[in-house]
Amino acid sequence: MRPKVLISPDTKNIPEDVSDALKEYADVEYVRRPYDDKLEGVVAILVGTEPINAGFLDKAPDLKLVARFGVGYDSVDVEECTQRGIMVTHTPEVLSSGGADHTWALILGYYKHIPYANSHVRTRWAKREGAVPFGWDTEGKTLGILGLGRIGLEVLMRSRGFPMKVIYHDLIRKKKLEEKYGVEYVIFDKLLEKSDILTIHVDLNPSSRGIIGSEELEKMKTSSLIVNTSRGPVINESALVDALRNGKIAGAALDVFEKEPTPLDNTLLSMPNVLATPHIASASWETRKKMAIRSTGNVLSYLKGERPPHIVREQSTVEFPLRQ
Ligand code: 8YV
Repeated sequence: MRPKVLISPDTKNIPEDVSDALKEYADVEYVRRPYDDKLEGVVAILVGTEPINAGFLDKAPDLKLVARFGVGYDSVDVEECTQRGIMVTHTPEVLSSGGADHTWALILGYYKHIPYANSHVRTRWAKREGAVPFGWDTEGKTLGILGLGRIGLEVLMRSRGFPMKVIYHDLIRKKKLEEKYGVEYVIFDKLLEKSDILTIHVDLNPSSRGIIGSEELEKMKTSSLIVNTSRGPVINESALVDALRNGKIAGAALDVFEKEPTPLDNTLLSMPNVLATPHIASASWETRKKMAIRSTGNVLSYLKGERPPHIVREQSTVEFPLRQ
């Protein structure tokens, strides 16, 4: 029996000319969720952000590879996969540049009131009604980066075109980057205290969940902007609502939310000092194509009997039997 590869609808951006490469080795099927049926014969699945947990894995007795279409894999129970001898791959690097572009789009969009200004031109300007409020300049501001990994670094590189001071906090100090980009390492509390713009670039894991809560927001400048393009649950949303309401911080620019899609009645969406986008940091033609090629490439390696190149960190030393 030919092995089967499933492509989840969350990876809708995997074009057929990319997934076609798999057809030499397997039957490829674009599927719908939820996966109600037993997934017998399925050896690999390309997934978006749907949870891949024990319940899902029970339905797929032949599964050998979960290929995440994305860099974050908090939606996948890696430990459970490892116990069952299932490899997990992701798509690092290829979305760092596009993700950093989106972070800067949020920063500048917020600072210059772009969404409001756009609607003002279309509906009120010619009638001389109302006005767009003044925004802010980046000049003289301090940008704080929480997490100087691949995406944080791209955000840093772009910041060098702006007249700003940049500070960062990370679990691992990056002395070479400090020298190369003139970025200053600070402890977490100092990052909170000193940043005019605090941008978050950490993975979601048990220690980063809720890393920004009421205590942390309390330490930030009342004029500060918080930007999140990483994962919603790193910020405690109800603490953020309180902080924005009570002037503990000035604004938030968010691409990610605790629950996605975020409900229309999420208080954050009714606040004028919140700029929101629907988890689209990686949604550009170029980046999504690169993610498609990378995630499909991982599956292709497995099908060819090779170890996939982008196995997640937690499995880097785990030996998996290769396909014969
Ligand atoms: C994707 C992401 O939108 O890479 C990630 O971890 O969050 C985004 O790039 C998402 O994963 C789509 O599956």
